[in-house]
Amino acid sequence: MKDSEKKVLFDRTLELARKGWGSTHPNPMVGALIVENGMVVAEGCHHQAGFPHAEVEAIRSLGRLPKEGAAMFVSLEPCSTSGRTPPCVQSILNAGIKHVYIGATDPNPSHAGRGIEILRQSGVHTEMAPEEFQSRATRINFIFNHYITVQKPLIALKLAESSNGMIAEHSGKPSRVTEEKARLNMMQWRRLFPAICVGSGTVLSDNPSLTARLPEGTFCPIRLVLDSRLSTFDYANSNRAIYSDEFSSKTKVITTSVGLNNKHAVDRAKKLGITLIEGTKDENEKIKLSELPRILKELRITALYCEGGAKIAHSLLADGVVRYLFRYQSPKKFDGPDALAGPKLNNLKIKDSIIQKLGEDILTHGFL
Ligand code: AOF
Ligand code: ZN
Repeated sequence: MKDSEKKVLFDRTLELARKGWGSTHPNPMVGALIVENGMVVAEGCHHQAGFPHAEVEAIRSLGRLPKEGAAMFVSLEPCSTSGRTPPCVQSILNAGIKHVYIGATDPNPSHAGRGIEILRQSGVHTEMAPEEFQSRATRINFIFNHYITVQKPLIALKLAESSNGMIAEHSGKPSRVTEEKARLNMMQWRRLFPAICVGSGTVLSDNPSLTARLPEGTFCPIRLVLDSRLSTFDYANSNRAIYSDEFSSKTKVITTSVGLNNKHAVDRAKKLGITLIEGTKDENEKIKLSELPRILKELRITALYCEGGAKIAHSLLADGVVRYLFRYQSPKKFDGPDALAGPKLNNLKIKDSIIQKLGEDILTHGFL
């Protein structure tokens, strides 16, 4: 097979993997296909944890045994242990596939190269994708890679700033920093992350919905509000969208003992069916953000997309819990007297950053 043909097939595995965008947590997105005589005869992807893996989906969708000489292309190394599902390596061997082209190794310490080794020892020809593809196939699963290797949730911060570093034109009021393309891009990240987080100030001033509104439909991640005093449950603020919309069961509020002593607010939260989670308070009676990874782990959340709130952004960065940054930069200048400054980001080192032009705005994202 020519390199150019392999490239097309590898690219297709990533397209297939993306079908699981946001729905495979805590598992990675994976795509696989089967080729016979240069023709793709079956495809599959991993849809959801507990459901069959991509390789098994592809073999099943073929509905018969692959022909002699058939090859499989898969975006991630086939797994070699039994988890929620049986090992893919065994399914590949059972199907009699003798050529396996692999997009990237699986960073899961129980797999990491083991699947490739087993296939090789069983007489299967294995071949890794070119370096450039390997890095793309690895990057798409940055949430999974982080969680499986560090065993800690990935906390990401999103900030949109004007050319002079302001995150709002008028402090306390919602303002349009970025334009349409950047907004659609943010919606895609909301769709990818299993959970999203804002501070009480954002809930009070913007009344956000925190849903991912995409052309293919509206999706709601788990919505976490950081509200040390439960001020978002004041009567004056009764109709907050996230507490009363169709996805309200996905909203949880992290508070402190101060909030839990606010009987009024606790009663209202109960009536609205909103779960309250007690976090430790710091010396300023705010939620101790360094505890966020522990709370997320207890909630079985592998990654958090933090949006909104200058204070939250400052504190998350100051507490050193942010591991991934999404920085949107607009060419607009907010130089009015009540413009709100964001945290200084220029000194932060973003590793292997990805830079995307989104209309007039620019997104830079990567690990800190
Ligand atoms: C694959 N193909 O499509 C995926 C893989 O609990 P399980 O059985 O779903 O296994 C989860 C692990 O399998 C996960 O941590 C990752 O290492 C790998 N994911 N492997 O061969 C797939 N989703
Ligand atoms: Zn598998």
